[in-house]
Amino acid sequence: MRMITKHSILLGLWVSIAAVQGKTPNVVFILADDLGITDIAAYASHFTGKPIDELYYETPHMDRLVGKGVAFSQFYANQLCAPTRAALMTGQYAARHGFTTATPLLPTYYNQGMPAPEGFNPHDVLGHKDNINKQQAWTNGRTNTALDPSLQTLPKVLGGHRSAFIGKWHLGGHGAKGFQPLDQGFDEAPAWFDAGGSAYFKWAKHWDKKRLPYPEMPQKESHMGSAGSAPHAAYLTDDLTDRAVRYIESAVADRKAGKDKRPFFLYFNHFAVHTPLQAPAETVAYFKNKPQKGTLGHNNATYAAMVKHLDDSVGRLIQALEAGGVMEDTLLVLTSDNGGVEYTNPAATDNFPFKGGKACLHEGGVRVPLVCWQPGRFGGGAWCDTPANCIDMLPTLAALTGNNIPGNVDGISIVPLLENPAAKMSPRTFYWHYPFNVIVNHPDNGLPLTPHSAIRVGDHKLLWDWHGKMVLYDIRNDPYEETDLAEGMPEKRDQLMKQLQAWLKDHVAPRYLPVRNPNYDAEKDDRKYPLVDLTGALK
Ligand SMILES: [Ca+2]
Ligand SMILES: [Ca+2]
Repeated sequence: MRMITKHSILLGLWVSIAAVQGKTPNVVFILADDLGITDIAAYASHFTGKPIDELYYETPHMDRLVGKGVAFSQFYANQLCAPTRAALMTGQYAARHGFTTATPLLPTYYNQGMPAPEGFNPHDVLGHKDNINKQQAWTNGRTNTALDPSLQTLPKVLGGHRSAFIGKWHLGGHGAKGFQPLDQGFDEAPAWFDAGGSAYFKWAKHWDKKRLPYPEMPQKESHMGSAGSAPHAAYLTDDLTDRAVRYIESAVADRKAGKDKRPFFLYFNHFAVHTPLQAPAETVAYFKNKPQKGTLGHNNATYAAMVKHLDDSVGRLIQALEAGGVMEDTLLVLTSDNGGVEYTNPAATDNFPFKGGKACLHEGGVRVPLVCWQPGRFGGGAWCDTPANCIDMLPTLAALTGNNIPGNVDGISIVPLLENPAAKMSPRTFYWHYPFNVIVNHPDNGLPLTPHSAIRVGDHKLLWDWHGKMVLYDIRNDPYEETDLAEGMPEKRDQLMKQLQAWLKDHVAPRYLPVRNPNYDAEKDDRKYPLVDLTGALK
């Protein structure tokens, strides 16, 4: 396969490749933030059998997408924002690059003007710790905060596309110079912010702030983001949608006018529906009075309103593509970066019937929606039940656009599944790694999460709680993780554990692993199971 470059398009090579593979599509990739798998009504209905009109959330546009496209029932992200974003951008496991968690703005070697110790990344945080007032047998590993700009990233791999980034970045060390969307290969970034969350009202001043967050930071001004040109819509989700629609319109107009003949790639990363829970009052009022409130544990009117504005956004993008006459030439992708948030009080949402939510490695934390649609090419409202992973998106988009898949990716192209959702594929192996004690409670024992790693091989998934426990589930037959097979299938359990530890040893630098706490006092621990160091193969 030939690499498409800007040069080769000018030379007309695009035509010969297009003849083989069909016209190279535009790509509109919508990444929702914290959208749980059953937050889309069509997904909730698929898993629970409840009719859509009995559900609380209203997602008619996303439901239409599910009805027209290919919807994946076993698509995996990571447990939190930044790790999934790093994996999407590179096609590689995020832990390989030190993206083991998502942090707020915290001191790093770089932003404190300190030299990084030998073997460390300047953008590793000095320490990240939840405020947990409990005994912890393991202390936290480290995390990186800025994605290495020398890596092959989505916009670089789709080099023949004009590209734009809009929305939440969270991969740039919170404003580090040289690590922002334009530094990673995007041609334009009409509005972006390098943080985990944003206010939904009156955000612009904050996004445009140039004052350095730490005076020792070795750059002149902060590169946290840009809210784009005024005026702004009142609500962030609507404003980013306005900008995304304008980008599509201008790319279509440029192509028609012969000004820029390249297909376009819009990577639109919403802040919705991440906390803070904020939405326009009239939308919230509508949901407060909706009789379906409480169905599937969904009862937060503000959250329902946030989901509604996200859904409107999807509808407006489809409308813009249709109005521009390019829907048939465009692959539309919708996914989320982690499961829905259950840990706020009151809870934002519920990932029922899946166990756990954001921050958990259980299915509710990492299984997310993925819908892909290109009318006339991929779609038909089929469900694909083959497991896939966010590391697959870069190789998939590369293959679809006639570009080379970089040799070091961990994912594979799932184009065969888009072409035939019932296609048989060889069983896959997936890994997760989360070396932190977390304030979010474990869905089974109700105690703050300990460091966890996990592996899925074929149908079986092993979750390793570093405190000393392994649980094993048959995800195909037990997707809601109700029956632990660890005792009944010790050989399978040990085989997966060995494979997981071998992967950690080969791919994750030691500083991104948890460390035994020398001061751990079991007498003061609420855990009903003892500390057992299972790191055997890692030593
Ligand atoms: Ca997220
Ligand atoms: Ca739940």
